[in-house]
Amino acid sequence: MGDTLKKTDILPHLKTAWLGRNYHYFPEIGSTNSELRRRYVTEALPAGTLFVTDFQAAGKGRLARKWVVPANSSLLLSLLLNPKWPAEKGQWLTMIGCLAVINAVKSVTGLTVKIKWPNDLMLDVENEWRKFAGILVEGEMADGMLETAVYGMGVNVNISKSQLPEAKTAPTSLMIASGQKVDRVALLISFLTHFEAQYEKAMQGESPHEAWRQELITLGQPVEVAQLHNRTVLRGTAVDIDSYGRLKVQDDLGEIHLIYAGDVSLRGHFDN
Ligand code: BT5
Repeated sequence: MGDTLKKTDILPHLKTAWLGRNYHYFPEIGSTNSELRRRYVTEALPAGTLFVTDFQAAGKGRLARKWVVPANSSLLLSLLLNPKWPAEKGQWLTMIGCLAVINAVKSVTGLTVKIKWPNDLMLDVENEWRKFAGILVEGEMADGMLETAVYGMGVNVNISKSQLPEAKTAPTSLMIASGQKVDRVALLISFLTHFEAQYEKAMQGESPHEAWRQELITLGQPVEVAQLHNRTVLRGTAVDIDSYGRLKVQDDLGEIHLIYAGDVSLRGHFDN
């Protein structure tokens, strides 16, 4: 389709009813998440508003980490959503995004994507799972409900090996995994189509967790969980998730611990 993400190049191809229809392209920005969060406070932005950029000077990961990619190489975007779900369902947005990426990457490149709990999207390159995309959901709560949420995502698309950023989990890109340049516009259009469909199912009450669980590479693996709230490290095996996406870790004594995505970093087999 092409390689420019400007509004006039995207809107004619968009297949969604509402997601991404209020489309804002920035050649350069600090962080699409921060900017969208700043602006929805003062402007009447509709649900489905999309901020997308070709370069972030201050891209954010979780837990104050950084997200770094070369200019014009990738998909860096944020979506405004008003799910009004109970707070526990926050991880559903990450699940929906993961499933949409899996479907979009499959249809555009044929590649198989897997998920590293809780928010990393992985490709098998030279027999090693490597991270090519990450999700950061930020939200505003009101009375225990997720009133407004910003779904942020970075997908490494056309980054060569020499341009990959420093990262603890080995990074990669769709171009490296597929051996050819990947059409960012086709990927964005397909992602939005799948996200909207999955989101609408979730709004009807259909949980995405079963489909998400199927794609996790974390289950059955030894894990070390650095729990930030009490500064302890839990060692054990990741055995399952629950419907809210919390990880069930069995320790050496056989006890099951429920781990929330928000305050952990996962180590061990998959360094994070
Ligand atoms: C994430 O955090 O994976 C969420 C990344 C979300 C980025 C998007 S871009 C659009 C929107 N606007 C923003 O400002 N953010 C969102 P986390 O799981 O904390 O992973 C961050 C870690 O990944 C870093 O500490 C690095 O080790 C590594 N990393 C940084 N850039 C990377 C890249 N391009 N590819 C792979 N790994 C990377």
